[in-house]
Amino acid sequence: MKRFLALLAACATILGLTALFGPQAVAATGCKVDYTVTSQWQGGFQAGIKITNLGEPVSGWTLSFALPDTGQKVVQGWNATWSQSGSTAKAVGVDWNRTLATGAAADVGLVGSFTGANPKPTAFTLNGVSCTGSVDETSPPDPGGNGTPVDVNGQVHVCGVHLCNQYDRPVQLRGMSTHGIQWFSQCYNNASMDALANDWKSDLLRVAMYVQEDGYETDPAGFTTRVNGLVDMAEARGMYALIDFHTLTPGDPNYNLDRAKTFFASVAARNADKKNVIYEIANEPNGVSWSAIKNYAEQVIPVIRAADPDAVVIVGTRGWSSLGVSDGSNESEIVSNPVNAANIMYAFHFYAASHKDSYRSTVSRAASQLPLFVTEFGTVSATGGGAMDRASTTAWLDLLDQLKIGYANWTYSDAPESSAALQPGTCDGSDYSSSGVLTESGTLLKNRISTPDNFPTS
Ligand code: IDC
Repeated sequence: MKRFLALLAACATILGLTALFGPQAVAATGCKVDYTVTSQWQGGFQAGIKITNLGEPVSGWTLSFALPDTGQKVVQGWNATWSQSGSTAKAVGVDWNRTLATGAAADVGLVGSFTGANPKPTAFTLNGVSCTGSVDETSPPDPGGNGTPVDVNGQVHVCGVHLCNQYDRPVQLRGMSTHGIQWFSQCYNNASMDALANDWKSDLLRVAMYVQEDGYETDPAGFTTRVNGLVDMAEARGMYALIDFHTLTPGDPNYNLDRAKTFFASVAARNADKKNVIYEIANEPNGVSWSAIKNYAEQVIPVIRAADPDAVVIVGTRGWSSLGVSDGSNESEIVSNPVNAANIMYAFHFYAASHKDSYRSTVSRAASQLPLFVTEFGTVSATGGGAMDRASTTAWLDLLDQLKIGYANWTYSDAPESSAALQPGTCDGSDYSSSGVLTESGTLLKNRISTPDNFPTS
């Protein structure tokens, strides 16, 4: 359908028939819409819509379109305020996407229901200007070719507010986090890592090494060896490894300052020559001020730099790495008092069923001032359980894609909780590839992560 419209517009132009299309022909230069049904099931579907503004910059927009079958209904949507009147659906831009420069795009989406047929919508308009005639379905070739993420991007570094690759171009790394390696080591083996790299096309593995809860503090040498083993497994498959010093309880990272110095001195020295290692020095500080976290970071970062000078370091933030939002604060405390070190990023975590618009607004605002990395997020509630929130997860991932913010999903494991990507018992077997081993959350994440990266190569 999209190709047909593009062809139609091209023919009209060639034949000089543009005038016959009346206002629509003028409008074709005003906006472009890519509409994709991402999944469909009995009576329902999910669709993503990419709106590109080809006209003058706008500071607010309404996308309108017709649902051709009377049984088609918008059930819920994200990244816009959605409504439906008769057969006309409307999406109005929200805080973080209402301003669209010429050439800029916003990603929105909806879950719909249908009773009869489910034909694709028609008559897209943006602020009343028709978007027909300039829809192009062809996606650009993947310049990354067959190279692995680490082959293509090499040693990454922070440039401005982005993570950049060896060509100094912004990249978004998308991948999965382990569960606590003290509990789920059986899930991280050659078969599961092959599936993650080859089927999921994951760019990264976050290695969650708890410090308490039977973790590092019980066997520093043993856990250091295990982390290094996982770094090697990721490296062998061309994935980045995010070494997560998973502090959680107690929430003040300074409680573990000496352990952090010992651990990072060791892993940084051992992995200094590798290109695939990123260090995350404190998972989720909580019940502690930003100045205390900053003080911790400024003591641990020099230890890492002394051994591995060029690696990116990610610093956890106040309120369970919420940029302070969960403590009633926000990113301004970091912007006005940043960690005194170069080549660093700040962690942001969310759980989609618990953290919604107000957190998304903060991230969209903070992303223009701070280099952010979503080192952990869940599709469910902050407990790691409860129902998956598809709409909120999709809104989050669309936003992160738009801002080129990297992420790791909690968890690539078969834990008996809805945040886990693998069905309970999966890690007792050797099949990590068939669709039957995935949970609802795993299915969604695999769909998102396995799309082409299109990493820039020059
Ligand atoms: C949860 C695990 C759960 C475990 C619990 C205790 O999912 O199985 O019993 O930790 O440690 C976080 C933390 C992460 C939590 C996760 C879900 O970083 O350790 O994992 N979560 O509660 N922050 C927000 C949510």
